[in-house]
Amino acid sequence: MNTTRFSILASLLSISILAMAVAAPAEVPVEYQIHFTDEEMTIDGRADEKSWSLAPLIKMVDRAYPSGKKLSPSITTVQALWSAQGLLVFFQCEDEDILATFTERDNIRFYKDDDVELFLDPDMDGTSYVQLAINALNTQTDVLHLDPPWTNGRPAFRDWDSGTESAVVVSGSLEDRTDPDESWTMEFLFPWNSMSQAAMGVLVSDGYGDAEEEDFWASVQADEIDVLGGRSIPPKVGDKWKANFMRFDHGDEEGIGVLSTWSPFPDGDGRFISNNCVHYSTYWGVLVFVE
Ligand SMILES: [Ca+2]
Ligand SMILES: [Ca+2]
Ligand SMILES: [Ca+2]
Repeated sequence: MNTTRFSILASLLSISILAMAVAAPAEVPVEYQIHFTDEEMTIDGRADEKSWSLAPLIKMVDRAYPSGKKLSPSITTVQALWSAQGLLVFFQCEDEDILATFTERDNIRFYKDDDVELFLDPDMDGTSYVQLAINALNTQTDVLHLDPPWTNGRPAFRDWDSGTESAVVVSGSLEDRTDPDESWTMEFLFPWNSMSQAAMGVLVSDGYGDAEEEDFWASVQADEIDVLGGRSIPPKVGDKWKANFMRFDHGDEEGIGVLSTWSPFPDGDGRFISNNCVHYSTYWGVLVFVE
């Protein structure tokens, strides 16, 4: 057997082993009836608007402890709404130690901070999707993914900026371990037009990675970058999109986080198999757009 054939076989084998390791979950995907609002929403990190009082509350579940060391649970809830402008999300995060240092957007190590995250796969193809992470300092990292995580495909595309409007309210003291903190809240408006072909058309290179990656990105055509797959923006009543909500809570001296999500993912009995697990949209929930 020549080396090339062997390496092709080896990669096929590793893909199928990976596929087995993350076999489909038995449960039906969770659904969230996301309500429309035409109320004027003030993005200030506070859920004072009447619409928030009517939006169903999701209680997030602790799924994984990356170091294997369990932190005490901290309650996280999330609510979502949609409007003509975009997707509105409100996170409420209990937190004894609010820790965040990154102030520069699109930091590759954003998950080292206390943060909340949104994953969206509008056409539910499991291939291209977007990720938005915002830390407790209100620093955003927004990323376009064009390949499913198990293919080791193209790198995340950080040049994509969603134009999300966000605000945080911290009840406690950031980066101070001498006193107990209470919570932080995050309210944001993720605009629909960030996923339009016009918005994608300005992307050329992510300016990140080695020369080979740069060449690759330079060869990508704007019309190849499509997360909507023909879905309308704003969505229509009755449309369904794949999504997940996530939170990283850090609070240990060693900076160890607990990862909580809305929809479950294959977490290996509480162990953290891989960062990539949360990227498998097969396991995400479904947003059902209603009136
Ligand atoms: Ca508000
Ligand atoms: Ca970005
Ligand atoms: Ca924390």
